[in-house]
Amino acid sequence: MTPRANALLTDAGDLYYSYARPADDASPSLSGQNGLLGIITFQTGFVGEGDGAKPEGILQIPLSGQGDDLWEIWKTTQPVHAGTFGDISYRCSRDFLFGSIALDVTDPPAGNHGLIPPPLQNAANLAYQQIFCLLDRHGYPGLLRIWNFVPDINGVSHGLEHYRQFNIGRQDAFLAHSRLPSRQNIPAASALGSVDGPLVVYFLAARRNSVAVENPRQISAYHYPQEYGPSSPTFSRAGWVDLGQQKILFISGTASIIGHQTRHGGNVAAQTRESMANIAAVVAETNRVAAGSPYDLNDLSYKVYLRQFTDLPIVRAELDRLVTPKAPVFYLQADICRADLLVEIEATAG
Ligand code: 3EB
Repeated sequence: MTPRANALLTDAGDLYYSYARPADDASPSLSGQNGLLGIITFQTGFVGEGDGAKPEGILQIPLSGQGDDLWEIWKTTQPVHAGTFGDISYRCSRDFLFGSIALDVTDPPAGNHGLIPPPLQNAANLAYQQIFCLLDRHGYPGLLRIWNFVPDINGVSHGLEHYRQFNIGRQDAFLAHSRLPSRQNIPAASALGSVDGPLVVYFLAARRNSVAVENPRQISAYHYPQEYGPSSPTFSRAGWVDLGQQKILFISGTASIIGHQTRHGGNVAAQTRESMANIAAVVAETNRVAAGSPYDLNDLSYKVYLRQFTDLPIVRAELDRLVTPKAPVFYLQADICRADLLVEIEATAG
């Protein structure tokens, strides 16, 4: 997290992430901090009471609140300034932009008679269109990593599961901005369910694009067949970016899917092992396509999303067998995009 003393003369500024437990540290705040791009928390308990008051500028994701009390912090070595664009709040340096957007997804009071898209599909489309407009306008074409929080993700309205509605709106925005079919334009991503409230999306972008990495054990998500919904999900399995001295690997949310099919329905231990086997395959594929020193599972920081938080001891036991105790691993409760998935694991190496 502390900028390395020898980080001189990189052609891009460096990008740092850290995961902190608020109890360890004074609460961070975006006000007056040079180099801070974004801070995200997954807890629900601020609502302005005394010490619990939410520090300025922190993005709060509406999850159930079960799980690790965690600040996710993105920093760079160069000065940062803040701005807004449409519904997006962002902070950017010369080389990086961190942004977030929250859009309402409630039906209009008069009801929707099928003449306009369902609110969530519409919100997904608007969110991604605004993001692409901002990135094009300000010259950060490389969408490195994006996180999607879809309210009631497995719920059904307007005859379609919310995740599937989200996928239609998202893919339409990629098409409208000519970001398909080139796989170089498809970002690493996570998609989780939030308890309620708006669609929330946060993202990191850069002056240069990342190299998209796929998983040989899985069909690319953007080629999933129609049985998973009218439009495929638009994300890559990982993105690797070379910033000069520094390289970053963003591994997308990864689940127990082989080919396009869910494996080990109902068995959270087996789903965890399969998800980690998929991450290992993505790491091996990254080592094959990206120049630089090879990664292994012990180099990564992990965020693990559990559908049922009572599964924590089982999932932790599996992770503990596969990854060094030195690797940061954080656990959060969230619904997963397919109803039969019990766990999704994302990872980052910087
Ligand atoms: C999967 O592999 C599991 O729709 O952006 C993982 C990461 C998943 C990102 C997304 C979905 C997304 O299909 C789900």
